[in-house]
Amino acid sequence: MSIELTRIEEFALITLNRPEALNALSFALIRDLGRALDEVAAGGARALLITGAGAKAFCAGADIKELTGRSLAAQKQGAELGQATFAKLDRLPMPSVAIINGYAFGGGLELALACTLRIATRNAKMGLPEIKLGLIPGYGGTQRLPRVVGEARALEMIMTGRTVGAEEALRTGLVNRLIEGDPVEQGIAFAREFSGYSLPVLGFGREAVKRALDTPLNEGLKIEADLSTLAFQTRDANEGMAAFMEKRKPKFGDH
Ligand code: DAK
Repeated sequence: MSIELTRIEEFALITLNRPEALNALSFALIRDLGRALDEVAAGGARALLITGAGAKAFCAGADIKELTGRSLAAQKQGAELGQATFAKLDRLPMPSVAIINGYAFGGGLELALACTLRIATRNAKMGLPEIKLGLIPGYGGTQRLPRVVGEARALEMIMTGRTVGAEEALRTGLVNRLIEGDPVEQGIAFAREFSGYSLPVLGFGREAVKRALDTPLNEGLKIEADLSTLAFQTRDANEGMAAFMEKRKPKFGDH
């Protein structure tokens, strides 16, 4: 199996498992990933962590060996399959964290960009090198990268195809944090910073922030008013506010 789905305590962990090809995204792997994401969506984990097998790579991008000699119709279907699969990840009911443990190029970085948050090891190297192959990104990179690092930086990365190191990725907001030590353990520690909070309320926050980037301010403020009001409808909000008054730790459920 090119995808391994396991459970570590309250978290789901997806490992891209083709280390001999630096976890490159074959179409079979993308399909396996889609099935794994369906399982995660139905499985009740508090967060999803995604990492790559082996010590070298998160994911070296689309499997270049598979991309040649295909009809344009097949290429379009391929792009739509990748986009639909990464959109599934983007829309999971729980937050996701990409643990970038080495190379994250092309489709590999696009996968990380579809996660809610990203952390990276200090030796991580990232980029969208499609231009060097005579291509542009096809799995969401042209749309998600500018939303994360801004238009000018995204254009520069896409037009030069250059590699970005971990420190620069941190500085520009491409990753949220750099980690040292065991990547999965570090991923769990990072996810624990938010995974104890109300899952639906975290979902409202994610939705509101995502909408900020494709909505005019006045519309976005209406969305925020709706979603922040909706949070009051949850039992978790009652619990959180009651716990504050009673000077105790809140116990959040999933509601
Ligand atoms: N695809 C297939 N195999 C790959 C691969 C990849 N992307 N990356 C590495 N491998 C394989 C290598 O061929 C090698 O296999 P063997 O030769 O041993 O059989 C093995 O993994 C180890 O790789 P290296 O020997 O190259 O390892 P190094 O440490 O020397 O170098 C590297 C690591 C990451 C710098 C290098 O492997 C590399 O440059 N890899 C390619 C990075 C890349 O260009 N990724 C693809 C970006 S393009 C679409 C539109 C667009 C796209 C997709 C679809 N549609 C419209 C459908 C764009 C997609 C992209 O991701």
